[in-house]
Amino acid sequence: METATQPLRPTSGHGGAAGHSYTATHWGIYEVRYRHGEAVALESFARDPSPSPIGLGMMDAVKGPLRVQRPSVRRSWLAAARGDAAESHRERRGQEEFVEVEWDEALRLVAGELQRVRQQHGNSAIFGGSYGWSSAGRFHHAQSQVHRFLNSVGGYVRHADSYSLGAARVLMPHIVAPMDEMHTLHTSWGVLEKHTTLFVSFGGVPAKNAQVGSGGASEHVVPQALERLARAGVRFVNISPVRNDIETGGEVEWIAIRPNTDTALILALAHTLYSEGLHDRGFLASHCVGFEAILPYLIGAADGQPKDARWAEAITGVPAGRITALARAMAANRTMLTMAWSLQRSHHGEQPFWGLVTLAAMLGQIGLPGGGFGVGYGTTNMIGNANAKFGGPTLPQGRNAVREFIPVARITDMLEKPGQGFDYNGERHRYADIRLIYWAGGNPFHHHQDLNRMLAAWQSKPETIVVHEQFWTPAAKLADIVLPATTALERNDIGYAARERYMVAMKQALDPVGEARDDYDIFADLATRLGTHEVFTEGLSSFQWLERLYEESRGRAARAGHALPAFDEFWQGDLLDLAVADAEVVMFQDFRTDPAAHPLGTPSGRIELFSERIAGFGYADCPGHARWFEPIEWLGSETAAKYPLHLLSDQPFTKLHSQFDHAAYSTGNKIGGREPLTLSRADAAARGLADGDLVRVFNDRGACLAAVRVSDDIRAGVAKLSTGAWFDPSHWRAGGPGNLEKHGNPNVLTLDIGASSLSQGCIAQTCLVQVERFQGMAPALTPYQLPVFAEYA
Ligand SMILES: Nc1nc2c(c(=O)[nH]1)N[C@H]1C(S)=C(S)[C@@H](COP(=O)(O)OP(=O)(O)OC[C@H]3O[C@@H](n4cnc5c(=O)[nH]c(N)nc54)[C@H](O)[C@@H]3O)O[C@H]1N2
Ligand SMILES: Nc1nc2c(c(=O)[nH]1)N[C@H]1C(S)=C(S)[C@@H](COP(=O)(O)OP(=O)(O)OC[C@H]3O[C@@H](n4cnc5c(=O)[nH]c(N)nc54)[C@H](O)[C@@H]3O)O[C@H]1N2
Ligand SMILES: [Mo]
Repeated sequence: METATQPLRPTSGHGGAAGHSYTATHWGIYEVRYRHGEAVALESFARDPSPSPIGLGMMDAVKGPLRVQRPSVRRSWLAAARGDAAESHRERRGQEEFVEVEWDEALRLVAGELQRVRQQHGNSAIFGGSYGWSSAGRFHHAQSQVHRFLNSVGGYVRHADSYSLGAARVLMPHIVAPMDEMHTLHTSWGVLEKHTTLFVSFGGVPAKNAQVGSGGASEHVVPQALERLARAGVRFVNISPVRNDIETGGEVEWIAIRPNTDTALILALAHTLYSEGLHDRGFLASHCVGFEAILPYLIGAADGQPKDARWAEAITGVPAGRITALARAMAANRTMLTMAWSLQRSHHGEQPFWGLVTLAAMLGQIGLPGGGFGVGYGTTNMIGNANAKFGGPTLPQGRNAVREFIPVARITDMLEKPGQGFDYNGERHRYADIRLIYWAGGNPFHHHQDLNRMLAAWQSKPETIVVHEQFWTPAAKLADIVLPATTALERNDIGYAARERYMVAMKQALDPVGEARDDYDIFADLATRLGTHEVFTEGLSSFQWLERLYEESRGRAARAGHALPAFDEFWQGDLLDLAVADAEVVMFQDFRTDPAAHPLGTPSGRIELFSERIAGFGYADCPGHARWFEPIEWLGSETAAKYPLHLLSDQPFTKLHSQFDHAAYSTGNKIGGREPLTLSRADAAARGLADGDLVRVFNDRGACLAAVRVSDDIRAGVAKLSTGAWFDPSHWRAGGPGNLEKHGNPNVLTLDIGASSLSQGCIAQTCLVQVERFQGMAPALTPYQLPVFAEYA
């Protein structure tokens, strides 16, 4: 096996040499437990008040049978590469045996194929977007590694935005501020506790989601923060199809809204404020633009339909009296409005966020302690946290010489329609013609919508698919070349995320499993073969990179007023405490105090209730101000006659996306191995279903099995199937509802179109289904089965 570069000095072996060490995951810090010098288990971090159970079964999973042990190549692809066959049979992806090969051959094949595609088609034939959460350490962040590597060899077709915030990332900079800025600007929990009297959430403040933070939650604060607010007497109102996505230990009023209709409710709240003269004219004049442009729409002068509470009642299912009373309460209190990110993961997902900003502007409390709006309290642990923030250790990615890109969720469109045009954020672009897909650190057969459609594109368009994986995930099974990657426990790294309390020296705890290698070392060797070793590695070993990235980050921390110790001291000390005593954050306080001196980054420098820029794009599906649009599928649409349940596919509480779906905490929540489908008592009864019953969930796009969980915490007409179950189709060929997915992966049901021409964001939460008892013998579950391996003869 080749090694990229020699370490500057021995890395002091494993953390085990010291008898203990820490590791950081996106869902928390864990203490590594050693026996006789061997890492055997992970334990909760003692200083964390609400440690997440997600990591406790990780050690077993990491050492378990699902690891990719050796470089593996799909047989027909290998035969074609070795000159033994004319065809690589793309359509056999997922259905064929893999042949394990030596690293040397695997690297030769990947380098050769990259070279061939670059020469014959140019770098714009390589899709390296490689979306995915990877692992928490900042240097070994797989997505950064693959981007840096592909840039070193001439670039790749990238992706813009995220599945998380497709609509919001494009919209929010036009009207208030970029999402990346806002994440760390949120008014801190302590301020809310002191000043807020009414807290209204759209989609709750789910502590299950706040287990997680990108880069690593380290001290989980949300459950305690909510309890403190409740004890301080804050009144809570939760507008959500699901009751228990907020838990304060006290009373929470539940407004069980129809999914995807929040914009109508918000407009009615705004209408009530206006018609009762409760809006803040002064704030609208001094800090906002465009109120007069939305007003004719709001009062019905533009289209004859006032957006009043009665109008909204018919759409949302929320009684008009409740809407007007809530609007009055909002004006009478110090009110914090917060919205979960899920609301913009829907058709016209820009509108609920724009509506929220509009409503908060009319209330005039933006920039006041405890008032205004937030987007995503509870969505991750970071929101509302007041620990230090500075530019953390980040692997520089270099420059991408390829200009083509896709809005992240347009991958199937790109594969289906090379050369075709698409709209995005006021511009017209073209889909690249992709020959090679390179993925490291993501699971597209977890994250993408309408998987039957994607599977068909996957098995026809790309000539080659390369995946680096730790485990035999569905994405690995559907690749041509799979290279085994180490997990965070098998390498040294640095855990850091802005506003999180600890920076973590993540010391290697295990030897690499099988022949797994770090993504960095794999790319360094490929770079050698392609002549870019110096550019990619800059002559540094992984450990030298840690020191470099840490020291660069330390400089940025110093400029932000935080003195960090030198690298050696940090590394010896395991954890750095980044708490800031008595820190308080109030979002947009400066802007409120002096909008001229502290303008927003919008074209006007103010909050844009009407955006001339967006209006100028001329999109019928995203005009210049917040507006109610009927989603393509919702409980009020014609499709509901056939598919009468709105399916929410929320984030799973037992894992991060599909990561560690096979670990004990996740499998322990399944019913007979299947993902639970939450149904209201009424919907279960209407179908003669009880707890634990096996059901088929279906629509025209696909069908899956799931097990019923009856609940009083979900609105009638709504079903919930959390994401994360590894894709387990009856057969590995697209087949719509005829190809029954056996495990409970909601993405065989979801719809794959863009939120609008503006953002093209993912709309996973816009989806209607029907549910029926599954008849007959349940097909065997196979999500955690290894592919078949064959000798090459
Ligand atoms: N229906 C529906 N679908 C959704 C959503 C929804 O709400 N509903 N939410 C969407 C959202 S918000 C997101 S962010 C996406 C998440 O989608 P992804 O981020 O793609 O999901 P993960 O399961 O986190 O995939 C990460 C993969 O990287 C691998 N990995 C981890 N560390 C490393 C490493 O160091 N090296 C390598 N090579 N591999 C590594 C893991 O084994 C795992 O397979 O899903 C989206 N999909
Ligand atoms: N444990 C865990 N935590 C995670 C993740 C994970 O995979 N596991 N993923 C992380 C990631 S990548 C992201 S982007 C965030 C995502 O965070 P979110 O997008 O906020 O998460 P969701 O769980 O999809 O949805 C939150 C709540 O919104 C409600 N909701 C859905 N649709 C509607 C609607 O139309 N109207 C209203 N009013 N409410 C609605 C749902 O009932 C749900 O309880 O979570 C992060 N946190
Ligand atoms: Mo996300």
